[in-house]
Amino acid sequence: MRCVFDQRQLAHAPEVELHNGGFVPYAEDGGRVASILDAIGATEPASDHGEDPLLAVHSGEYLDFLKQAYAAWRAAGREGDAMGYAWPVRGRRALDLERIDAKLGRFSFDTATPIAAGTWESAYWSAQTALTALDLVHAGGQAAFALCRPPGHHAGSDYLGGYCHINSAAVAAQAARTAGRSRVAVLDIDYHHGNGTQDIFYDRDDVFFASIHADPRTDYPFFWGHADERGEGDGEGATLNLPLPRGTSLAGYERALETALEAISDFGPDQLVLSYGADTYEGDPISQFRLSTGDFTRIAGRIAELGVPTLIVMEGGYAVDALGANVAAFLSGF
Ligand code: OKP
Ligand code: ZN
Repeated sequence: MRCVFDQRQLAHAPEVELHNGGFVPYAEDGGRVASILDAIGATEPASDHGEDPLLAVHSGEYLDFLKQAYAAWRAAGREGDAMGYAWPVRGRRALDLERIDAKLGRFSFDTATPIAAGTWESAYWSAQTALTALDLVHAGGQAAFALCRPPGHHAGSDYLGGYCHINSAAVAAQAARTAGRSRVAVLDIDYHHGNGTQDIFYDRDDVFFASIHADPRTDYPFFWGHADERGEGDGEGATLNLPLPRGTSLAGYERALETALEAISDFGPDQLVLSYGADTYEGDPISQFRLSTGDFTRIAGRIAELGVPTLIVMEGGYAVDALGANVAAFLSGF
């Protein structure tokens, strides 16, 4: 399978994230990419599709914030990476906010996602990586792999969070629509619910979103991904959430996968975007499912049986030593 990776995605290198009341080493680090590159062989670089495809899912105000946040943070005399400390709870109406701290709260939802010197560059090229791999699918490949980093599925139209800044899977899904695909399905199989992707397409009937993830009653991102979230307006019924308990292994996972694949099949997509997280692995340090390396091959094979052209976008996966093998096992299943 053709794989796209761009070095500029490594510029983003925060040192720490705030978790459980203290600063801990940033889990989404460059070692993840090194492990995957070691295992998957040759990759091709991303080509530049410009900002328009990003603006099709993110607000201009948000992208402007993302571009200048680190410089504004430094200009305010701060050390380290930019991170907010106050958030609006009920709605985020348009306000003329001045201080970087206010903007960080306005455009984010957690403390896991600092903005460092290289964040804009890497997030931009992460989206370009997905767009380039989408081109490969449209050029006739049945599937292509976008080694995206930072991940994207927690980022909404105007907020970052969960190590995500620009939602590469959503950018690619929308780009597929713009390129003439009439019905796009996004299947998110990261351990964590893809709240950003869900939010972006929540009221639309042309992009189906299905997610299999840890029950948000016990796991991040807590406030999204509950089974009763089914879309709204035109999008009513075009969102499917399949939360699973901690400790889920292949048998339980496959039952949810069959449900998701049947719904996707009923939707009848001409493009599939797969948000793939390897953090469902039994050895993942921040997650609690029990899938093995071999299980990934099986799961991929089942998804491939849909027979829909598929863009695979890398999301999470933090067991760095096993990550490359897990990704390679998954790709081999296609
Ligand atoms: C991103 B993706 C652990 C903190 C966990 C953030 C989780 C983000 C997951 N140090 N909080 O979906 O893999
Ligand atoms: Zn995850």
